Amino acid sequence: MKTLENFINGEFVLGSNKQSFDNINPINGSLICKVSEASERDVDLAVSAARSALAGPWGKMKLAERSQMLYAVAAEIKRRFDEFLDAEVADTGKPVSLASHIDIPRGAANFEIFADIVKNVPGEYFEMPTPDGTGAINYSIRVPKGVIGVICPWNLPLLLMTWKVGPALACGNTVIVKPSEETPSTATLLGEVMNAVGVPKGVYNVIHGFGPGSAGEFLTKHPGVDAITFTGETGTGEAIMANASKGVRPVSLELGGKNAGLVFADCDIDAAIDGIGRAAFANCGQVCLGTERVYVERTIFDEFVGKLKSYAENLKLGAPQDKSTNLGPLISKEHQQKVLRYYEKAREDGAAVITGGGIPQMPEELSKGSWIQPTIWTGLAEKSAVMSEEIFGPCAHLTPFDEEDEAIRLANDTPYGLATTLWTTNLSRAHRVASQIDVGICWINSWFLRDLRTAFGGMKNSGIGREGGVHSLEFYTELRNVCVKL
Ligand code: NAD
Ligand code: 6OD
Repeated sequence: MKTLENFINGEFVLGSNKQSFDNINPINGSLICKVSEASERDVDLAVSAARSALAGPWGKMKLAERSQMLYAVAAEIKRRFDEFLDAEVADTGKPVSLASHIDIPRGAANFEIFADIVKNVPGEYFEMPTPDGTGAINYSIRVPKGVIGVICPWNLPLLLMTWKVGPALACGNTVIVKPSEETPSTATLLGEVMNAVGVPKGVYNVIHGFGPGSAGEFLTKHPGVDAITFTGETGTGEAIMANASKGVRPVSLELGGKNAGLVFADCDIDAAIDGIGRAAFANCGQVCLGTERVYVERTIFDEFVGKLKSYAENLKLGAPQDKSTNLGPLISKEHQQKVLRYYEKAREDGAAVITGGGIPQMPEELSKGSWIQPTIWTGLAEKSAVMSEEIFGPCAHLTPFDEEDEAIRLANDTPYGLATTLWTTNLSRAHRVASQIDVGICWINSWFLRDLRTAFGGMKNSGIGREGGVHSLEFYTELRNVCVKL
């Protein structure tokens, strides 16, 4: 049985305490491989390697050369596309049709876009008078923050990891990645890519393990880590932020959501069904930007419920390689149990189950996987746990509304503030509503349409900071002002 190793200072190494954990395939519960867990000492070695690389050839490399190297990383990901695809699909169980379309292409694009952005961002320049009349000028330079800890979730493993590693490296930092224990493979494979294209040793490191008492905590507590960028649950973000406060280290936190979709009667209903269907069910509902609360104008409510029911019932669960499959399993048995508890809670709280609500019958060879039915409810009170807590499963509750202001109030009635998707053909309404929803990202007549130059992040409990485009540069560099007396 293969053991996935840590990647430290350009080499694949077993954890020094010789402990390992299982990497399980969620489609059938089979063991994919063992994963070597990094000890505190290994994390220490990774931090030292990352720090030395800053002082070595990476730190001295010219921007143009660094940018070219990131293009080479992207090219190598594309050349080894099928290996990345197989690894991602095995770890997550997601359909090949999805991963080949989104996860792996974005893994490459995340390097290309930031390789370009760092070369095209201007600095500041100010002239100032001085009492002696000679004057002074001020200009800014961007310097890397240093060693960046990158902690990632399991839902879009390569996409979300490279979303942080791309800009961090483009800005001249070095990184230590802690992938999710559920999805360790593509981050490890990226180590081979880094070596193949000649990224200096120690620039990109991967340590495997869990959160508390393991690699995640060791990394975020390590005083040699200069900044931490994290994507995951809000509670984990709080723990990481507490660790980062020691040494006053900056954090970028992309956290959970309980996103609302708003559907107005003047929408293109078929487009809205397709958009809300994807927002609720894509990636088996395991997308932070997904929609678990949908507010639909009352005059089209019954029609909408009927059409979304058909959408959900036409989804095809199955083996990822099957071309007709468009819904995979949940990430793990543990997560399946969590989602099922919400399905039970919905029933207890009096929901009408429009479709789904349980575990689907799967063929024998998939019966040990963590499958779940796409589920739609109506009739729950706004304060129900199902309506207020992030479930992270393929489910949505539909609520009718009568007035625009009511829809806005309902959408904002949550401690989260990540994303919303709203559907209307009334241009004035679209802009008016978008400006009043308390979120970092508002899609109009679309969902998860990404321009990587734009700001990405959440309000309220959904996070701190923005990444994307120049906003990533704000986090991954320090802006230094140079004041020159003339
Ligand atoms: P999680 O918070 O459980 O784990 C994320 C990572 O943090 C894992 O690598 C885990 O090992 C590590 N970790 C856990 N506890 C830690 C600790 N105390 N110290 C350091 N590291 C620790 O999240 P998950 O279950 O992997 O992912 C799902 C969650 O991520 C959902 O809440 C989802 O909304 C959120 N998410 C948010 C975004 C976004 O952009 N806002 C994107 C994707 C996922
Ligand atoms: O597209 C992105 O850059 C991004 N960070 C997506 C997050 C998806 C959450 O599951």
